[in-house]
Amino acid sequence: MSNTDLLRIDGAVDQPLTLGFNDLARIDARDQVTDLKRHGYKRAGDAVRLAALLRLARVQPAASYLGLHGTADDFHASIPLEAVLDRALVIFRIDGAPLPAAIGGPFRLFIPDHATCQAAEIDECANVKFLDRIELTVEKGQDNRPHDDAEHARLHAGQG
Ligand SMILES: Nc1nc2c(c(=O)[nH]1)N[C@H]1C(S)=C(S)[C@@H](COP(=O)(O)O)O[C@H]1N2
Ligand SMILES: [Mo]
Repeated sequence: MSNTDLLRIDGAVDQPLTLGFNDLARIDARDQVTDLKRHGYKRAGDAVRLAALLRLARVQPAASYLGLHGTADDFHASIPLEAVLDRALVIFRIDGAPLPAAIGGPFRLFIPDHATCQAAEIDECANVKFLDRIELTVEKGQDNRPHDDAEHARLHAGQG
């Protein structure tokens, strides 16, 4: 984890972007959600609204899936964009510093009010850690979230 870690936003956008910690910190205050715990969320830290990032990237009207890539451990989710656009957050800071990898940093998606694991397309598993690429697609894209309890248990067992 360092200030040089970058988050790429590409795919069906008019303005592909590569953003770092400082870029996220500079996003307009109305799109910052600081101290998630204070807002009653179970995750700690500070976030920016995904919608603000997607406005900057100028998402194309045909884009209907949000691809979330965690290259570090090859974890990927692809979820319907419209269902999360108004609530999804990207957590990037805690105690004034970049989010550590131990809690999913440097960037982690957080969808407030997600369903429990595997209960729906937008579940807790879609809160991708080590998020380094947000890819907008027209059709559903790469998604290797666990399909059943056994797969899910194996995945969690492998996590530190
Ligand atoms: N990069 C990455 N993100 C991931 C996972 C993973 O294995 N790798 N697991 C997912 C699953 S299945 C769940 S339930 C949550 C767990 O988050 P936690 O480890 O912070 O509790 O992270 C999700 N994000
Ligand atoms: Mo999960």
